[in-house]
Amino acid sequence: MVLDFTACPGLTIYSVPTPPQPITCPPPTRTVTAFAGPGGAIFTIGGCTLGPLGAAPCATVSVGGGPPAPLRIGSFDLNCAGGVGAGDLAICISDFVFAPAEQRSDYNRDGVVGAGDLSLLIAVFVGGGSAVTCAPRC
Ligand SMILES: [Ca+2]
Repeated sequence: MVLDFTACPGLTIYSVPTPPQPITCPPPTRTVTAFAGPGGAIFTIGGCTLGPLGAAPCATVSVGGGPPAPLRIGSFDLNCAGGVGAGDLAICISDFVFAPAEQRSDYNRDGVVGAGDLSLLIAVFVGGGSAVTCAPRC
């Protein structure tokens, strides 16, 4: 499986910690290659966003050499500073009010920034799951 973030200029990816996966960053491509099992794959990609990513999916996913499929990208760290905190919550609320189709804050992938997305961000914020912003990778 290959995830291609080349068309997401506001997204910075840091690492793929769960499980470790290779990231390739030769310009102009930014891709992650992951290996899926028979039932699929679940993994976490570290990163953050600076600025909106837009309403249309900016990434693609290709499985087994097949054609790329569009993929919407969300990020809990919306200001690339200090991990997930109050500033990110303010940006998410702004998307909720002024840009409800913005993919960066649509964590439940239903196409709209809503109460469920705010709840997911608050859970990360309160849970302290992302207390720091990592050094840029690509
Ligand atoms: Ca949503």
